Amino acid sequence: MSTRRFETPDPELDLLYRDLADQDLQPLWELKGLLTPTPTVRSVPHRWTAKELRALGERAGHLVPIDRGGDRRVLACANPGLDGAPYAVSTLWAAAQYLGPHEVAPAHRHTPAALRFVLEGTGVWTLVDGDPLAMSAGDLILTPSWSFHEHHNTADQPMLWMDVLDLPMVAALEAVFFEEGPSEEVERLTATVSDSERRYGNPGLLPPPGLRARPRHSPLLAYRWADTDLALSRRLDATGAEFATLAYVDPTRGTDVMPTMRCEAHRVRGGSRSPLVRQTGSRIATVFRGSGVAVVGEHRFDVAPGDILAIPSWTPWRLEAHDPLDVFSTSDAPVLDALGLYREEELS
Ligand code: 1HN
Repeated sequence: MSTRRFETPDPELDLLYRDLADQDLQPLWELKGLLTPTPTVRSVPHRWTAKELRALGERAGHLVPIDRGGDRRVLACANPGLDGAPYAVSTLWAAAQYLGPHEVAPAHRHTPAALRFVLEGTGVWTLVDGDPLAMSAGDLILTPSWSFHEHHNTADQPMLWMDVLDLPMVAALEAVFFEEGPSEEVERLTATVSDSERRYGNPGLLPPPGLRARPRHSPLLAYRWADTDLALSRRLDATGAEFATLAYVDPTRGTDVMPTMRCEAHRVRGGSRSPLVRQTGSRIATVFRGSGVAVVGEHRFDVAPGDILAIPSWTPWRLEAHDPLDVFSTSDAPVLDALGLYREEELS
C-alpha cells in the first residue's frame, strides 16, 4: 500500500501532490470528514435473537468439538456496519458461547478483559486464576485482563451465556497478548461460594483497608442474580419510578467493575418505558426476563430473553416493556469517562 495520491487539474499543484505522495505525506486541505460536528459511527443498531443463537449454538455443539474452535465454541456477533469484522460494536466483542454437557473449555489468559452474563442454565464453573465461580442464569462473572480462565460444565445439560470482551479496543491499542494455560491437567474445582465472594461479597462489609487486594478491577468477580433482582426491586420501590438502572461496582471503591467496561442492570415496569437517551461510546445489551421493544435509532426491535442488541455510539435508545423487563448492558463508558469524552443526553 502506498499513500493516497491526490489529484487536481492545476499541473503545478498536481506535481506537488505527486511528490507529497512519494514522501508518504497528505495535504490536510484535501482531507474531508476528519472533524465532524457529531461522531461518525460505523456500527449500526442490530439485534441477534436468542432463538437463532440457541439453535445455531446447538448445531455447532454437535458439529464442532471445542478443540477445533480455538478452545471455545463461540458465535461472534458481527455488526453489519463493520465490514465483516467479528465485532458487535466498534469497541466491544459480544458472542454467545455454548458449552455442552461435561465439556471443558481449557484455561488461557489474554490482555483483553471479558465478562459473561449467563442467559440460561446452571452447572458450569469458570475458574478465574483457580477460583471456582459458579455460573447460573442472571449472574455476571468477570474475567479481568490477564487472568487465567477456563469453563467446565458438570451438568447433563448444555449451557449458553453471553461473552463480552474489550478486544476491539485492546486490538486498536495494539496491546493484545495471549497465553495458553498450563498443559498439565488442571483440577476441575467446584465450590458453592468462590474465594472472591467469601472475601468481597458481603454487603457493606469488607476486609479492613490494609488487608484489601488492590487490583485494577473489582476483586469481587461474581454478581449474583438474586442480589441484582432484589436491588432492582428495592430501587423501584424507593423511587416509585417506572424504570431503574443500577451499576455493578467494585465494592472496595464504588467504581466500574473493570477499567474498560461499565455494567448495568435495567428494569422497566410492565407497560412502561425508559427515557430516550444517547451516550458517547458503544453498548451491548441483552434481555434477561420479560418482553418488549428496544428502540435503537430508527429501529424498533421486538425483544425476548437472550436477545443481544448492539447500541452504537450517540444513537438514541429506550426500552419499552410489555411484561416487566430486565435487561443487562455493558459499555465502554469507563474509557470515555477517563478521557473526558463521555457525553450523555436525554431526548424528549
Ligand atoms: C475467550 O477467551 C472466551 O474464555 C470467550 O470464554 C470469547 C473471544 C475472543 C477471544 C477470547 C472465553 C472470546 C475469548
